[in-house]
Amino acid sequence: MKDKTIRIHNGTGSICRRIHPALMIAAICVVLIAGCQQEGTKTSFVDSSGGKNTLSKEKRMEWWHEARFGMFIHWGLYAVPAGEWKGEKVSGIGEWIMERAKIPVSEYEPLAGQFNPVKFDAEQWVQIAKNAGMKYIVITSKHHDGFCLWDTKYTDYDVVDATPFKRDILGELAQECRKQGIRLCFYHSIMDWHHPDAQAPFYPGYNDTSKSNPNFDRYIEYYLKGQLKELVQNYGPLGIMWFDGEWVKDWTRENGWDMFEYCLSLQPDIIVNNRVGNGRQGMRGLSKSDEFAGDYGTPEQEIPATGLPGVDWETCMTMNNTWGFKSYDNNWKSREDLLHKLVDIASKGGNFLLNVGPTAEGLIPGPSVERLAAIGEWMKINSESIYGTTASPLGEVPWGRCTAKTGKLYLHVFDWPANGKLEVSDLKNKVKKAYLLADKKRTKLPVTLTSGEKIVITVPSRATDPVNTVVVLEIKNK
Ligand code: H79
Repeated sequence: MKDKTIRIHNGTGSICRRIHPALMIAAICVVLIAGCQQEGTKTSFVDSSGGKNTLSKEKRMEWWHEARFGMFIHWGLYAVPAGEWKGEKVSGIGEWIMERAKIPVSEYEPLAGQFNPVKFDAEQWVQIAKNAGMKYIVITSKHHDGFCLWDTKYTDYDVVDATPFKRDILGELAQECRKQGIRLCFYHSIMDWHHPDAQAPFYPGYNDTSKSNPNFDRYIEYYLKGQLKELVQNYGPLGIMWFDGEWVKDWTRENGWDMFEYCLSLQPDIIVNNRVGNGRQGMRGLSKSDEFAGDYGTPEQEIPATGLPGVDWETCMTMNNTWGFKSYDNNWKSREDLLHKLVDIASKGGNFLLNVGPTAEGLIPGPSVERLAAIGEWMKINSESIYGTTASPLGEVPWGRCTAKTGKLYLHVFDWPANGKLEVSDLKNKVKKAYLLADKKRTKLPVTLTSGEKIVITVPSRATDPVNTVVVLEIKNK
């Protein structure tokens, strides 16, 4: 019979949990001695290329600026309980159930035996993202619960070794992303509630930020870095390494810089989000200063009130109230709301990372698929007004939002003017012409200058798209 003990490697030999107490004491001695030796020889990361390999941030982020829209996928063992534990509904976000319901590792781990998503189809998932107009996918290689979606050699707590499914999910996705031209990116949690060198011993307070694990450096150097190397080398080149869980007590600003540089040493053109550093200002997501590592800010479930000149950011958001699947969360945002959010974000110069939480069967929930399809329909006609755009140069516009490109303003009209007169104020440029983006013939719409910086565009009496019709304004750059 196969040994059911989950192995976790820590760099000093493998730790086996559920072990005889006498053996445990012996093992602890060995681990302690080895750990001390490792402390002595520990070297901090040095970029073997001497930094010469690193591309400029601007260059690395070129595709990201062009993309503007990506899919977040939260998937792991938490999809099995789907928000319920021992017959009780557990409040809060689904992927936090282990912490919220105070589940010991020994009771959470066996969920792996029930994880058999036979309906998982990487081709379909990537297609759903692509049809929505998304250009990248960020999937949870490992969330806070520590379970891994690929065949990592650093633990058996992964989809290939611990589940009946046994398929390499990240491998299948990587192959499909390459085929369909979507950039694959990984969300990787720094916090780990399963690893004995990280937060597992803090049970029942896995997220207790006052606690420290004396072996955390070993977890970083051996386990975390080892896994990141696997991810980049086996599934790369990747788009983004998207860190999270950086608020644990043992993660320092220096750890952030070291990890940032480590990622770049693995792949010189990789992008790393700002949660690699520990300077994030709460859910607002922006770093306190550039003393903290990371390429861009990560507002969570929030959209900044205004654009942020010179700051790159990406709002990540759920379509209902959870990231990981919860069977009874039906609080879906409407398709109109989601499309307006995408445009709002683009008008402020940000990216939109919109989440799906697939089921334990391997399906993206129907309501998510429907919403993405609706956004996709709009994008098929209007994506030019999103991709590669920059923040609006206009102030607030009463009828919707504005995005910009060299020589063009895209007027996203959410509230179509009943009188057929669309007013644009604060316009500093001369107008060459105006037309509806949906109009392939680009029929000119009449434009009149009413005062110094205000124009009126005469538009058809009915909107082409009642949710958002885009009027293109070709302008002379000053
Ligand atoms: O993966 C999803 C969530 O599971 C994860 N981030 C998204 C993308 C997430 N982890 N924690 N939370 C969301 C909410 C936790 C907030 C807090 Fe804090 C952590 C409050 C105090 C510590 C973040 C860091 C806000 C302030 C400091």
